[in-house]
Amino acid sequence: MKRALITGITGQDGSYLAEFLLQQGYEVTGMVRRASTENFERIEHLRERIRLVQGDLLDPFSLIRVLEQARPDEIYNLAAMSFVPTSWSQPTLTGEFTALGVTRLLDAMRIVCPQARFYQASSSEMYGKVREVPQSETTPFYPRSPYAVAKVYGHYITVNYRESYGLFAVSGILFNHESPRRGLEFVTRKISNGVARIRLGLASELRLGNLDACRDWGFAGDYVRAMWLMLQQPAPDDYVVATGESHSVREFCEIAFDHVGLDWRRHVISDPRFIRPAEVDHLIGNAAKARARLGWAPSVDFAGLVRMMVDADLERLRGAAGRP
Ligand code: NAP
Ligand code: F7E
Repeated sequence: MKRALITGITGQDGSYLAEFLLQQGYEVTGMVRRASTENFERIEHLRERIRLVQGDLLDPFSLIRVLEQARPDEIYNLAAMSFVPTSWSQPTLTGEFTALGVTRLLDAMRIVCPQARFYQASSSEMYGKVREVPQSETTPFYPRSPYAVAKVYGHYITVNYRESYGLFAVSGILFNHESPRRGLEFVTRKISNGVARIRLGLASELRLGNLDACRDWGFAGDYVRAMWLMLQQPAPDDYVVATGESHSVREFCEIAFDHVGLDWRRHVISDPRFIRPAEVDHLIGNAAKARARLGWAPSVDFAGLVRMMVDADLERLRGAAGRP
């Protein structure tokens, strides 16, 4: 039985990846931060089938202990401060988690289990003010937030440790991927939750920032499969994972409101509080390499993703209110 360690298992991707690896027959260990109250909603249904160990990307000794306990064949480093706006208000902490945390984990791996395979969760945000359309593995980076700058560091330290020490370390450059488990502050979930609340009479308006921003949005369940595929290859390499389609925040709103019979223009209010100091205007990925070498393809299209998220929020809120 293969053993996997997931950092960030309590997050959106961590929960889908844990499910996927259990289906593949893995023994799954998740690293979690100590908190005064548990934060395990996304993995509650898996609790009996996974092992949780405490550790923190800020603490090198804890990482060594986690690896000694998990003895992993594969390490998926998904933990990070992942919300872009917070990276302007906590830039140093973002760098500690999202950039230096990668080095701490790679060094711990070198000490405890250098034969393991390592996945780094890199991001399309690294392309920022894009130098090429669509973006591929060879497109230069131009990060536009402290988060994206930290991810560029995480990407290159992964490449560097592969080249310096011969580690099997890969960087997956994933474009935005969403699901009903997405955090409520990210725009897609903010919209699906807002639409459901308005539909059920719990709210009347939805305040958003830049409606013109365009993203290449896919379904998180598809993207964790790509992570795993990268670690099954004969040699380590870096891959872009994306749908190859780009849509605006406005289009997301249109489909989401339309799905429940509402007109988005009556409810969406543009609020300057949600405008960023520096924006990433337009992202669209070229996942040709992942398609060709990994045999990966997305299974959920844009409209299907929007509807899935709105339906899930409607169901959740109806359940919470005890309504049919
Ligand atoms: P998420 O839902 O925000 O989850 C982040 C996870 O990181 C949580 O489990 C969090 O734990 C953990 N974490 C944060 N700081 C930590 C620390 N110091 N020590 C240990 N754990 C820590 O993020 P996600 O959407 O699943 O994304 C997973 C990864 O992929 C992240 O690295 C993100 O930056 C990257 N990424 C995401 C996307 C996307 O569209 N979703 C695209 C490209 C890359 P708590 O529960 O304790 O807070
Ligand atoms: O914003 C615009 C906002 O916060 C998307 C993270 O997972 O994906 C995510 O980063 C766009 C931006 O995601 C609101 O200005 C408009 O242009 O959902 P988001 P993100 O910044 O793209 C990448 C790949 C990651 O790696 C990150 O970890 O939507 N937008 N109005 C808004 N965004 C938010 N959050 N809230 C609004 O009201």
